[in-house]
Amino acid sequence: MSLLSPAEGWFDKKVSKDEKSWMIIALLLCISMFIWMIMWHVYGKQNPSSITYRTSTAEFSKLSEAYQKQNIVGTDAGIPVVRPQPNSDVIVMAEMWRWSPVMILQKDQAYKFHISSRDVLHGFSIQPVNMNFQVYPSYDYVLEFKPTESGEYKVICNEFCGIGHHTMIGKIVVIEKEEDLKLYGYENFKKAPAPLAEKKNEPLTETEMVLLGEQIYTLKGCAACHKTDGSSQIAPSWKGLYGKEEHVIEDGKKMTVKVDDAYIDESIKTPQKKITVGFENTPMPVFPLTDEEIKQVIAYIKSLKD
Ligand code: HEC
Ligand SMILES: [Cu+2]
Repeated sequence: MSLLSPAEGWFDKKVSKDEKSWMIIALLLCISMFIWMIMWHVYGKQNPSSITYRTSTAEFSKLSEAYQKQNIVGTDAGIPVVRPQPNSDVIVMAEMWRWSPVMILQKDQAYKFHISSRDVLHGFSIQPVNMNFQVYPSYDYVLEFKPTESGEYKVICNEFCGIGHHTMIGKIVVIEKEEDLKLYGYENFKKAPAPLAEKKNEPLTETEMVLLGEQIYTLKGCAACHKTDGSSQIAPSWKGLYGKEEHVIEDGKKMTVKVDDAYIDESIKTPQKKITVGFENTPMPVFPLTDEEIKQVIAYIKSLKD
């Protein structure tokens, strides 16, 4: 209801001439924009291929882990780096809070990105060229991608996805020739340790345990929240963590625990049991790690001394 009631019979009054012409102009504008929408899809050199497959977060996580394990040439700030072959399928994972892998691509070569999310809705936004695509969990979104300019591009998330949203920054590096790798500090990456082949009936050495632990840290995505340089923005840093006294809350009671094997094991299996003080608002997700993998993570954390 409006403040003042309109005059009697206003609805039956004739529309004035200038109002009528504006209505026609608006209608024509609408129609032409609608036609452009369809034409742009065909002539606008749009990237989206409109190909989407149904998947599940578990299935895509497995695919992404296998892909990264097979193609890793090194790591960049805890994120696996890959150098996909031209025309190959590239598995791109969005998760709280990182894009993986970092990709080194060749200029003027085509790639087929398969993008999905491990958890919530994210937005795949390539900067500074400002291309934007939504990334849904359980959908494998196919993006045919052909970089036409070399350089370093950032991938940011443009759908708010929680407290670490602003730290979710991925990287695509486009090179023209082999020497360009130097520009981005990637020239030594081929020398990065290859994934350890599974040893049979032979106990792993401490060094191998640490390497495997680091591999879990990068491949399973712990690196998205936990840093190893002492900074604890989203989650406690792993540097100097082992043996430290940690303040935690269990059942609403504050207490102090010593970080040892048992505490780390418990923190991974039941992260919500003892919440580290200062991180009450960030839930640590449950990762299904085997006991063997947890031992490797412990070995890695132990190796990160202050
Ligand atoms: C989405 C962010 C996130 C990811 C990914 C993540 N964590 Fe955490 N983690 C946290 C937060 C936040 C805490 C502190 C709150 C708590 O205790 O639950 C934590 C606590 C921990 C602790 C206890 C540390 C302490 O100082 O009390 C361990 C150990 C740990 N995480 C291991 C892991 C491992 C192993 C992985 C990967 C398999 C992982 N986390 C992945 C957010 C994360
Ligand atoms: Cu996001």
